[in-house]
Amino acid sequence: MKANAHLVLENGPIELDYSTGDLKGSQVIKTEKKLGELQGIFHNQSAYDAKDQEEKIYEVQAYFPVENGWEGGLYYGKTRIYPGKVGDEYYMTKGHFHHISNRGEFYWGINGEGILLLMDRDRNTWAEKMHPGSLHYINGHIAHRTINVGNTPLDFGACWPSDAGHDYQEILDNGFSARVFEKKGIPTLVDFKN
Ligand code: PAN
Ligand code: ZN
Repeated sequence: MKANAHLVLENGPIELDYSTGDLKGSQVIKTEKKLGELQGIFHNQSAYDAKDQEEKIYEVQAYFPVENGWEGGLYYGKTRIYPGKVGDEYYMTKGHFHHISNRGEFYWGINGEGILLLMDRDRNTWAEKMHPGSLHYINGHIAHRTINVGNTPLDFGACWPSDAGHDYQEILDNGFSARVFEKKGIPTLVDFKN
């Protein structure tokens, strides 16, 4: 009997490398952030200005199977933050609330050592340790930023609703109410609430 075309098994459009979290496939979208694109993110402005603005700080590989804003779909991403510091402050992502604020997200650690900084709308900030195998549920209405506190790249995966969107402005304007600095060789959460 002839095989029914609907029953022919094909590969999906994307492959995942479990050791690095890297995505492979023609539909993978890659973006990167150089230091020069992170103006206003780090605390020490003179240390920021003194560094090579072309240095790559982090990169994201993403798979957007549905149109941006589609309700009910999911997006998948893998972020790599390179190791380094601006002054004593570790390299980190810009951080954001979701544009549709109640949309949650999963993160999971793949390689390296990091900190997930979380902040609610009342500017209460707390943190979770990221390491290979760590799983983090980020509730809606919670801003999230990741920080590489190790000497190797921090790789982590993410999955979020396709209609979540990103609101960067609130963080650009007011930052998080805590920052992570290296103090005596140890990553230390420092209160910036006032
Ligand atoms: C992640 C982040 C990614 C980069 O995919 O977008 O880690 O961080 P920024 O977006 O803050 O620059 C995510 O949280 N998506 O919703
Ligand atoms: Zn997010």
